[in-house]
Amino acid sequence: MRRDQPTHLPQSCITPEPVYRRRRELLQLLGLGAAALAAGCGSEAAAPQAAAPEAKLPDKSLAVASHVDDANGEAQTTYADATHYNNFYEFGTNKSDPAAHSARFVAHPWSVEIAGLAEKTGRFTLEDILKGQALEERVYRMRCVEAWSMVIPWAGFPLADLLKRFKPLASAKYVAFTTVERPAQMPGLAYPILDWPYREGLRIDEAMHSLTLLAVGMYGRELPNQNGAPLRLVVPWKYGFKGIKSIVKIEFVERQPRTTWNLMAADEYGFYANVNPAVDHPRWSQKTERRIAGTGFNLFGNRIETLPFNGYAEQVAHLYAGMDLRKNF
Ligand SMILES: Nc1nc2c(c(=O)[nH]1)N[C@H]1C(S)=C(S)[C@@H](COP(=O)(O)O)O[C@H]1N2
Ligand SMILES: [Mo]
Repeated sequence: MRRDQPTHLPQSCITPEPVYRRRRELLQLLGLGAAALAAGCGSEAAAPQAAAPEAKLPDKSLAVASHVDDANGEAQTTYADATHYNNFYEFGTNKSDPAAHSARFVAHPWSVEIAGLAEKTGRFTLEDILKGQALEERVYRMRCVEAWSMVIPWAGFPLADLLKRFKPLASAKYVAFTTVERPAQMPGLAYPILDWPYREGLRIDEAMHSLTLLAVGMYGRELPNQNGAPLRLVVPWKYGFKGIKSIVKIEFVERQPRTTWNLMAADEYGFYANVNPAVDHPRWSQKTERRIAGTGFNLFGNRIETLPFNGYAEQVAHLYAGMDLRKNF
């Protein structure tokens, strides 16, 4: 059986320029020069030729109360690809790193701090957060800024359900999220590639939109570490980097929060990051994407057209009425 090959470009050629530059500086610092870099590029390019990873499902299955396909019945990404082709820089910058280097990460017990402009704040265990909350399965198209995409069945619940419990004040205009920072369990944190901890944010109406999920599982099972265990954000009309993983803090704030990728390169990664085929990334087109799903032979390598708001325009375009989406990209 032919397995869909997720990579179409050597990764070092699609790595965000500032990250690539820092990685180069770091290699030089370590006394590994251009040769190591070229080797890195070559091995990354060759990676897809490796055998398909084991598609071993985690033991813990989740009970979902309802199932909604919000991906128009499109072929789902295999569990193997969804769990072995990841971005989670805390475990390394290569797509295979999160699966390879996240086994030591301990996702239980877990707690989340709720802070900022709300009537109720404090630290809550994962059990507190999930208490009385029915889990839904929602199949979403996911589009990475690097122009690949997947179709993933998430298990989670609307973020709005959680946020409302804390009674945000009228002054809360944005929600800021932070990922856990555990150097002993996350080897990627040893490298100053990003400004750790990873942070993301949404405008409060985006956070409250019914498509916005807090996911605790995928494919009917608990989230594997590499996909953001035990709790991650899923915002299907935005580029993947908005989907912050392993969340430990949610804060209601008045001003647009500083976010990791936007801090790294504001001209490449906007705060809104709505999927938009009409606004190219400065270094590549966003008009098409490589869909990592489906097994049929495809001359065009599963390259499909990217849709405005990743196909969710009907549900979310109104949130941006009157905004210049070229400026607020
Ligand atoms: N904490 C953290 N969250 C993160 C990232 C990261 O590096 N660190 N990468 C983001 C990017 S760029 C993408 S595309 C998605 C990938 O999610 P997946 O591996 O579950 O498909 O996670 C996002 N969340
Ligand atoms: Mo991404």
